[in-house]
Amino acid sequence: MSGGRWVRISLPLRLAMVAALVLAGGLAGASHTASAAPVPIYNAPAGGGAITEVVKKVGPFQLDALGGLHSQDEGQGLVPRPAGAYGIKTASFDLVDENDQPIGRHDVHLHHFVIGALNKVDTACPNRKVAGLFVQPLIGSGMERTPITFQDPYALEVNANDAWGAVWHLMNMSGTARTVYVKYTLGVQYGATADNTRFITPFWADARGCPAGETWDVPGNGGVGGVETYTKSWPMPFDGYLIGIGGHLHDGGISITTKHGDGSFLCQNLATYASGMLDVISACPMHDTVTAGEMISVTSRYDNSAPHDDVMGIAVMFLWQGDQGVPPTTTTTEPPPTTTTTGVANVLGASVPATPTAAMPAFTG
Ligand SMILES: [Cu+2]
Repeated sequence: MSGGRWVRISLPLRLAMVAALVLAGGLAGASHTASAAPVPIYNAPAGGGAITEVVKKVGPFQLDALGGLHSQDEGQGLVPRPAGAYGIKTASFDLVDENDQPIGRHDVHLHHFVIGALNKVDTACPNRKVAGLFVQPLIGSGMERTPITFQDPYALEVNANDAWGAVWHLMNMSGTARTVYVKYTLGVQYGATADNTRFITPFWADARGCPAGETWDVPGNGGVGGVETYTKSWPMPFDGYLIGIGGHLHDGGISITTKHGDGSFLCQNLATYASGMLDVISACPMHDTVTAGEMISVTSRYDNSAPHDDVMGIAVMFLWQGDQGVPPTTTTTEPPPTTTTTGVANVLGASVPATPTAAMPAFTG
C-alpha cells in the first residue's frame, strides 16, 4: 500500500503516541501478592518462535520548505500492516525520502505517528472514536523515534482481520521542499498464539484527560526555572502485570512520572535534549503487579519558562491480564535479560521498578 490511497479523516481527535519502550522481565524476588510489587517472570510459555521483520511505508507527504504554505502535514488515515495474525515483538519508525534514504531527525520533525486498531476499544478510554469508529491505540513514535521491544513471553496481538489507522504530524524544518514517507519496521511472530504467548494490552494514560493525546499549550509564564505540572490518576482495568511504560512528550517536556496507588514510585520517563531539541525519552521496562481498580497516577512536567504550543504528556503502559500461577520452588526461572531481540543497546536493567536511564538507544535511522 506504499504510495497508495488512504482516507483522510476530518475529526480532530488525536490518538497519541508511544515513545521509548523496551520491556523486560523483572528480577526482584517477591511472589505475586495482592499488593503491587515487582516480580520475576515465571511459568512463562514458550513464546511465538521466530521473528520476521516486515517494513511498511506511508506516503508520500509533499512538504514545502520551512515557512511554506504546506511545510507541515497533520492528518489521519488508514495505514498498511503485515497481513495475517501474529504477535508484534518490536517496532521502529523512521522518515525516508523518495529513494528510501533516511531523512535527518532535525530536518523533518516526526512529532508523532501513532498506529491504532480500528473497531477495537481503547481500554483506558473506551469512548475513543475516530470518524465514528472505535480505535485502540497500539504503537507509535515521536521525536525520539525510539524502538519498541517486548520481552518474552510478551507480545502485542494482531488478528487476521484487523485494520489499522494512524494519526501523524510531520514538519519540515529544512530550507528545501521534501518528499517524505513514514517507514515502520515491525518484528512479528506469526507463530504467536494465546497458548504460547502472553498477549498484552496497551493502556495509554494521559497526564490530563481522556482519551490520551489531546494537546494543550504551556503558557510560559513560570519565570526562570518554572515548571508546569499536571497529574491524572487512572484505574487499572484488571488484575495482572505492568510490563513496561514508555513516555511521550513534545519539545519542552521534562518527564512523565508514574506512581502506584499507594504513592510508591513506578517509572520516570525522562526527556533529554540535543541541539535544543527533544532527543531521547527514557523507558521503563518492568514486571510489576497491578490490581483491578488500583489508581496509578501519571504526572507530566514541562518547562514553563517559555511557551510551548500543542504539547502532549502520556504514559504509554502495556499490561498483561493474567496470573503466573504458583511460583516454582526450585529456582527462579528467568535470568536477567541481557540482550534484546533487535540488538539495540541493552537497557534491560537489574533494577525493578525501572529507573530512568539515559542510555536509551536513540533511533538514528
Ligand atoms: Cu504527540
